[in-house]
Amino acid sequence: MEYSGLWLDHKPEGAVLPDIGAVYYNSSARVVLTAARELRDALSAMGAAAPELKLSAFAPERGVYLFEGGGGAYTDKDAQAYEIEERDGLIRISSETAQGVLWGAFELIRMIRCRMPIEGISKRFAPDMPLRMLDHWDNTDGSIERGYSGRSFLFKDGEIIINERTRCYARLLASVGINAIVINNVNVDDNAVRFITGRYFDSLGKLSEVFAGYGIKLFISADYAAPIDIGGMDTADPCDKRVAEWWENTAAEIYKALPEFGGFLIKADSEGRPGPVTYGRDQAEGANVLARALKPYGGIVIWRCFVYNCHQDWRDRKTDRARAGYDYFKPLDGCFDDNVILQIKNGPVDFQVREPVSPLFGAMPATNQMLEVQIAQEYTGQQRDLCYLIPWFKEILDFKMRLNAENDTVADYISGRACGNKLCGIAAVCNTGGDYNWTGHDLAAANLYGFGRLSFDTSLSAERIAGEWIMQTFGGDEKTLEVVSDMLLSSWHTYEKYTAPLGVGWMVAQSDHYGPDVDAFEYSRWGTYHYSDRNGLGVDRTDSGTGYIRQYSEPLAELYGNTETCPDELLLFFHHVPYTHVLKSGETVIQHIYNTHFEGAEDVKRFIDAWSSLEGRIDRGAFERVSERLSMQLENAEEWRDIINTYFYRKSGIADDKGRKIYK
Ligand code: GCW
Repeated sequence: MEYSGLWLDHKPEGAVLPDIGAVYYNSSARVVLTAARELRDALSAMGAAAPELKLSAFAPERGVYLFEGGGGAYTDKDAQAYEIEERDGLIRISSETAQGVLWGAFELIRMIRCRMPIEGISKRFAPDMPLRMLDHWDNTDGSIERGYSGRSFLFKDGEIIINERTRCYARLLASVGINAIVINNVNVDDNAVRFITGRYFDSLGKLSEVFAGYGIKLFISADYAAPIDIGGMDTADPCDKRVAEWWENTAAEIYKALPEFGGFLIKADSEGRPGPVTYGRDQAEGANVLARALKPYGGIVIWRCFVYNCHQDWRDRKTDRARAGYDYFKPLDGCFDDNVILQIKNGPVDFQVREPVSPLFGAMPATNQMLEVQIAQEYTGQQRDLCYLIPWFKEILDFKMRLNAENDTVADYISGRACGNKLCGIAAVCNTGGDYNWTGHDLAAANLYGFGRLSFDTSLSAERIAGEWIMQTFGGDEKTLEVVSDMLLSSWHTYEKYTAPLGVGWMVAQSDHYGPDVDAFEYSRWGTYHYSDRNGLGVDRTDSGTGYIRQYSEPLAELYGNTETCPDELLLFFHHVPYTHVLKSGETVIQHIYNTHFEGAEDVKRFIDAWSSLEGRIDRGAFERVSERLSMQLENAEEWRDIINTYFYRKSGIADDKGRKIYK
């Protein structure tokens, strides 16, 4: 096989199989058939006799019965809910929608694989948010922006690839409840600009069919300047009637060819991308012209809030990139059409190892919002270093914005519970590529799995998700479960320890954002500084600095604005403090930097020991691949430790109070 089936590689390994003679289904909707086949294939792969598949309008006495109620829009999260009930040997999986039935079938498979009791079960599973999406940054030449697991399996040489691997991918996504995919990079390449022309309709149609068979909607990233680039016009001004008409005609063409098309993801006015600002228009005017064109067909525009000045002067201490999203978008609350969703990165700057939660969540109650996280580990180890991101995503989702008494977490805002928005959800910049194991590091597949599971049910714990993934990936061995679970759950903190103390961020190489390079961004145009000098470090974002804290409501502004109350892990994000500043932990800042950098490298040594103890318990290939990644991680952690410690020792002149080796 050229690729692994990951957690769907069902094996006969001792799971107790329910006695299922046949899988019955009441509807011949494509996705219901998919569900029936998935169940049959999983059961037979796990060692049961392959059940027969039978269409039946009535519930049988025994077996599995898949029941689709009929109706329900894919953007309606209630219609996506499903129920699983077992009574006297009959397992009934029902939902209003075919997708719901499919997720129910995958739930049953998961329950069997994870050895959960099925007898007597009666449970409703409802997604917390309607849209659970993966954003690919794949380019049509087969490269992937910030891709760490090989070439694209979606594109090659300007063409769309459709093969068995595509179907396997759709299965993997559907098995964890993902229901939307953006196939190409937000930095739209020259070929991808033409996705909205007849040149690609045929292959896009075929691709969208594969995903639709698994209940997944296909979206593309579109180019804001398309009216110029492919329409031959002299402007893309959203308020120009001709431009609006051009988009309307284009949408009509797209939907004629691709009736199930989801819509556009747009990166506008950011990092050199075209956008409405060129024409003196705001972000809402920019988004609405597209939204109106897609509206008659039920299409959606997902508009990114990652808009900032990437030509900043490092000498200017007042401009603050962290402020940009809120400053651009907050005043436009209520101006976006109802089929626009603003997609907001979890932090105000850019997927750093640690950032506060973006103050935009909940700040625009009259506007649809979704959260964007990055499981491609651009700043979190690039799928060479282990970093299980789910504990962090949990913190983000559970974070209270302090805007309301109730329904005030980020999860509440992006699920529609807080503002009654119907269109909302979560997206992850994706970590998959053409490598055999899809994610470069075998253990990074836990982030793909976990992202899907968590976005369906935000109340699941990071431990539970890790456990499920381990059991389905490596089988039910207790020791494996314990060891891998410990490694996963501590890995984000470990990565933070050796790379990004106290929320400082950006001490990475400019070229690839991986290894340590403390001053790489310091005198650059990117607006990402740490301002280390001989006395201290950190960015003053309080009233005496950039004033960013005021984008939070009270009491958060107050909490972050005061060094006494600001959480240690974000101290340097919000404050410039002396190296001798004493943290709540009792350590000084400089001692914390030394300690965490030594500890980080020690943690990785422990990962190596722990993993080695699993030799013989884990499939040889996976065992070796992970061992190799862990040695690379150790090298990286030691490099970080030595460079960061030396850098801050040289700056501060303060010795490590434990007398460890710091290079001079
Ligand atoms: O973090 C930055 C990445 C860019 C990316 C950009 C974005 C797709 O370094 O590679 O471009 O974010 O999110 O648009």
